[in-house]
Amino acid sequence: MHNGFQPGPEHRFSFGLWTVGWQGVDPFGVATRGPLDMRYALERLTELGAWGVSFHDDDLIPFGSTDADRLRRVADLRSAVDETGISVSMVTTNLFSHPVFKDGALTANDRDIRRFALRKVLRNIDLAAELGAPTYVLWGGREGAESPLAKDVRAALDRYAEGLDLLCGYIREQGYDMRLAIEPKPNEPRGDILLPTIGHALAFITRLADGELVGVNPEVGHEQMAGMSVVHGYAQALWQGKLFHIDLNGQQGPRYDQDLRFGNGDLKSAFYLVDLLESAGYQGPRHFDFKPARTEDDEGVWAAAAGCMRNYLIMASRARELRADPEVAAALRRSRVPELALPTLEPGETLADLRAEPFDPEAAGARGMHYEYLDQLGMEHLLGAR
Ligand code: GLT
Ligand code: MN
Ligand code: MN
Repeated sequence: MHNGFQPGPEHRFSFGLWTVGWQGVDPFGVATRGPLDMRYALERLTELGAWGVSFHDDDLIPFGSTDADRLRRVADLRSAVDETGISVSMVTTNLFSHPVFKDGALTANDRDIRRFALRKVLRNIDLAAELGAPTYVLWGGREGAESPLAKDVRAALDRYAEGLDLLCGYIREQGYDMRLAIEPKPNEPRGDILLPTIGHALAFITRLADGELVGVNPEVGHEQMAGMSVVHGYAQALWQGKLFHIDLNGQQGPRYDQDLRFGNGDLKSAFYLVDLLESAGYQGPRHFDFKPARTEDDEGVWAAAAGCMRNYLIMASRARELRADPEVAAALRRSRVPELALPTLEPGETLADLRAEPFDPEAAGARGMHYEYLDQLGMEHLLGAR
């Protein structure tokens, strides 16, 4: 293997504890691997060059643990974090596994369940703040419905917004240095999940009382499940200053949530996503949310984690070469790509000037864009042929 693609803390790669810890339980089969010890996971991740780790409350403290047990497990995590030097890059809440959340959490029809869900999040936000996590993710996997009569969507969005407003208020009041990130997903486990895409989430945020504190945590595979362009979605989130955190993984078109190793699945989309993140100055962690295939043993789990980081670094290096290639620069100019950065109206120009301008639509319509040539150049960089 080429040694130039060695991950290190400077790359800010992080992993969910639930990713490498996935035991392979799926709707058709039981676990194929045993439970993963938290300290061992942190040690292996640091050894491999990861910089950060993220977790759900229940990944660390099983649902229903006693206070004493909770304290002991938090102390264990703190010592493992200190010993490995790994950062806690993000924390989130499990609002989907326990039967109490079968109809949702912040948007459950049952008010007592919504109140319980809020308590669960608040308690874990305190822990996240204690551990210095700058981002708190909300993935609403159970917020949704299978039948239209079962959910008043407008009321559900009111309750969703109310929940987020309360959480933002709490973060402000406590003076925590933390922001919230909504993770969209179109379906699975619910038939239809609320805030199904990046666009829905961005629009929802504009209706919040304190939208400044809320951004998105898009997952590659979730956008592809919805048939969306990952690159366009992430680019719009960046454009709106809302790309607070990311979940990198792989997916092969609209089907069940595959959570493949980053680089597996739609490689071209992964490549241009890396190109975007690297060129647009994305500052957050490069966070992986994938599932090592259930065919794998412990060795395979770490090979998959290492592969995620290595694929990212390979793609970043190919993207740099692509951007530095004078032939690519010339092809971009020939396709008039830089021209899109020019405002459509000159400074000082009026709409009357614009309307008076002569134009030959036939001639303009006959101009070729040369995108086929440009795309092929990109392809050749991606394939390592240049
Ligand atoms: C769950 C889901 C992920 C979310 C996690 C955050 S949990 O595994 O499939 O996409 O990012 O709650
Ligand atoms: Mn997923
Ligand atoms: Mn995710």
